[in-house]
Amino acid sequence: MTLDVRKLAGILDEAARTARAVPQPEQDYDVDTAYRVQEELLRLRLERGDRLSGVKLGFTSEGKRRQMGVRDLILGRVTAASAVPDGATIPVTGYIHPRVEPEVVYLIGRRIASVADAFAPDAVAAVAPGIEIIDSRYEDFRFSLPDVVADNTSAAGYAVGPWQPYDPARWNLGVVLEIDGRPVQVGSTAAILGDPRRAVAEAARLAVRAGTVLEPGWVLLAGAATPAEPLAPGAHVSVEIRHLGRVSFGTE
Ligand code: OOG
Repeated sequence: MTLDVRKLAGILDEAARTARAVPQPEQDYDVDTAYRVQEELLRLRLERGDRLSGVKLGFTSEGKRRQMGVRDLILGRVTAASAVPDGATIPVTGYIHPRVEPEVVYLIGRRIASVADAFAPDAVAAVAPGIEIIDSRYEDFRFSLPDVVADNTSAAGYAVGPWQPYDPARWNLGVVLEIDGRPVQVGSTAAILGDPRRAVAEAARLAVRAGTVLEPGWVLLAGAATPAEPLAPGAHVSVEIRHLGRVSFGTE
């Protein structure tokens, strides 16, 4: 049976809107079909008045690939409505089983339509510490690689700290994810692709595959530097990246 792209997009969209997990699809489909589902899913959101604010990479670190049992990198889109202001307090009732991850965030400085564009000197305009909220729309956070691509790579929200000038020499920086003041994950930005400077080229490569371009002013979440941690109500989450600073938010 071939996959009904619009149907799966509708199911995943509804799961996100109602915060109710759905079973994994039974059909087999490939990653290119999964990106078409993702595209359709985003179209439904944009139709409701949301707008694209960037892209994210997933499974760029070995810790995350091991946690989720997958091998390849994936690309998802992030939207303005899912942005969490630094220092805000947000309800967690709109999520199914949210988790948080520490991220390096790049500000895209120019239009990137090919891998070559990713190497232009103005490809990255600034860098910041970030926190991504992921929330798989599948039961028990269990999925195949096409399933998670179709589900927009579990993207559910993101917070960005103060932007800093981008210094490519600073690629191996200590990362601490704290919940309620306690360090729960500690790592290094070097865990992202072995060198986070590769993130822009990888995002460009996957964007070309998914039939999209990266726009100036967009954020690029380079992928978690450590495994994810559950996000509970009444929590205070913060990420500090050495030399880049801190970003935090609370939940209720
Ligand atoms: C998929 C999203 C993974 C990352 O940074 O590796 C991801 C998931 O684990 O649900 O965003």
